[in-house]
Amino acid sequence: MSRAPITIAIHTFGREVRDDLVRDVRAGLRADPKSLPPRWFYDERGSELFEAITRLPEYYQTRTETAILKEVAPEVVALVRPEALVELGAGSAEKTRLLIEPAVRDRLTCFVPFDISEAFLQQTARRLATDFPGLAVYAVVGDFSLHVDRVPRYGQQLVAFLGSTIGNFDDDQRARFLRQVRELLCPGDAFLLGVDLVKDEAELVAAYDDAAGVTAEFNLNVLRVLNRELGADFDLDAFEHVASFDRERSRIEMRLRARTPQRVTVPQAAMVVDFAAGEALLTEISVKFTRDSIRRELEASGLGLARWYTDARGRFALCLCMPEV
Ligand code: SAH
Ligand code: AVI
Repeated sequence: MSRAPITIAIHTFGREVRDDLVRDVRAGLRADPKSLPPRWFYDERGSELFEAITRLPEYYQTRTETAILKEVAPEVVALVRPEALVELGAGSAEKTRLLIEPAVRDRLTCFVPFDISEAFLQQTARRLATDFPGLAVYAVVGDFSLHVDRVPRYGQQLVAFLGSTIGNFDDDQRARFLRQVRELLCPGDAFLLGVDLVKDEAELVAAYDDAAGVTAEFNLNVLRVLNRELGADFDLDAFEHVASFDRERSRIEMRLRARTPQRVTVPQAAMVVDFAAGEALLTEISVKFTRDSIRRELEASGLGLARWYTDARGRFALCLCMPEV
């Protein structure tokens, strides 16, 4: 069978990525408390570790979102009738197949996966183009907090942001991101957003601190990235993975905590960084939502909540949003 073309547009170039990393490291490791943006987890190994997380017994999110999508994808497709499906932070796009299948039987001709992780995105693009002959795949390598305006338009579109990746933004980043998504939408387009919901603390913390230690490896991977890309000399054994839930801010916080005092050199950022014993580096937040909290934020960005789909236990939800005029 002949395969429709794959096009890959790269909006983050080598030097710029390096500059972004140096900027984030210089700002984040000088701050008090220290922090790094989660974007830097996702080299090829980080993307593979994330895939392993999605299969963990404790990480209910992927399984639950998949079950919801299985049930509602035909309805979503019937309501939106997309010609193009854009997926921000697509990763392996495994769940997205549940939308593509009914949509190609209707009038979908183009899939636009957008991700920061270039090698991983190329694999995803190839697999989808092979499995869905006739579907043109236009992959975009970029940062969804900077380059969303560069998403190409191929007709009436459904923009998907699954997995509750929106939870990895802080409040200001989330508001900015939602406004940018609203800008992408014309009348008739829609936005499908996956959100993880507030629940029992033990269940939430277990999802970010699994017994097999995969999330700990994922967290430590950011130090591997700094060692490789910036010549840093982090001793990975000297840092421990910590996950906690801040109920007031409704978010999981992931940190790397120095077991003993550490002096780390980061030559390519021209830095020497000291960690006191017990000092923590914030590496990720993962905000948990309620129907009301996300609806308010969507509305503030000009997005109306047209459908709310959740599982029987109310663990995870998909929001189908339409642009408000
Ligand atoms: N959508 C998939 C993957 C979620 S993991 C799912 O639901 O399972 C988060 C994805 O976002 C990863 O593929 C990662 O490479 C990508 N990502 C993280 N930060 C990003 C950024 N700033 N810009 C674009 N993609 C990013
Ligand atoms: C990608 N993102 C939605 C995941 C989350 O649950 O916040 C990343 C992750 N971090 C640890 N486990 C999974």
